[in-house]
Amino acid sequence: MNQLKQLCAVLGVALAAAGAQAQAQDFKPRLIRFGYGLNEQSNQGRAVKLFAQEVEKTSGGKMKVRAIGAAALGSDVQMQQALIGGAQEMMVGSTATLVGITKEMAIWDTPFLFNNTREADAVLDGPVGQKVMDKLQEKGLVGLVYWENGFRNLTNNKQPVAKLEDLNGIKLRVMQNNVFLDSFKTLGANAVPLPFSELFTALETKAVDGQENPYNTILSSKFYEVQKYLTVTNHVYSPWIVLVSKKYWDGLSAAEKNVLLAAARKSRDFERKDTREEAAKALAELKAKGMQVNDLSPAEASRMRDRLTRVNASVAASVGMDLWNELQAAVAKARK
Ligand code: TK8
Repeated sequence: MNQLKQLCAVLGVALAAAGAQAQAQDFKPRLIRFGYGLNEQSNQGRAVKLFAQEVEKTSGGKMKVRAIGAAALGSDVQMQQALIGGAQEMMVGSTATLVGITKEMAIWDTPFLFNNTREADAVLDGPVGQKVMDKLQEKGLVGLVYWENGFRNLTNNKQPVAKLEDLNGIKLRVMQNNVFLDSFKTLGANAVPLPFSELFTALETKAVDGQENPYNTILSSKFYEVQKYLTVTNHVYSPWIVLVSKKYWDGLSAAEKNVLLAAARKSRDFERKDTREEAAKALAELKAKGMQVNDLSPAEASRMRDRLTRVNASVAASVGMDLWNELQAAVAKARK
């Protein structure tokens, strides 16, 4: 009798344990490792933080986001591969570094595509932006929203760039992307592709002379410490894109997907506002930090623009004329 009681007790404990395990699996808190390239004190870092808080709140604590900045999980390209393989859940990075995976992403690298952020928002958040984003799925990535990286400007440590010819011989870091490589070779610079995570050191050790990024990044990444000259070029509007591993995404319930999508949209609105406010003040701060800033004369700006727009034909050819025409129509509509 005693033995039977004991057996029952043991069985009972085992059953209860099995039950608890099943329950734990149903309600397993989902941990999302969210990687990004800039530091915590950047516009990127602030928006990832907001996203994390939002996900935790709206999922009632069942989904948790661990934000990992400063490329601690790897460069944009390395993180994209980790997402595709399912070793990492989420990231935000430049659309430009995705072109090797989804060639259509190159439309955003078209020089001087947008004149202002209003046009950028309309096209990125419209059907063309969605179409290009959806193309990622067959490659193992799910795009949620576009954030603003911003209009890019040129810095270097050799000489002020007042005319096109001043770019000759400047060893310029560009993103790992053919459109950027072509663009700056076309302008006469010695363009070298490098991941962002290696950029500060490359500038510091003078492995490269210059780079191009929005004011916000030049400030938050402290490039002013290692770059003397800033030329206002606004040569291209650069988006960031919030990505989820498709392997991870496919395992989520509809409710969990909605939590991520809604939080991503909130983070987008926050990020764009925050970025624009910061950008409006950043140039003055960069000057205060000692950077020597120059605008291009209208004549030089149009020479540069003219050279750069020759790159358009190669973008059009690589993404296909249909998409290119849709893009141009969307820009024209936004411009009206
Ligand atoms: C951050 C990059 C960065 C981009 C670059 O990971 O590489 O220059 O502008 O924002 O995505």
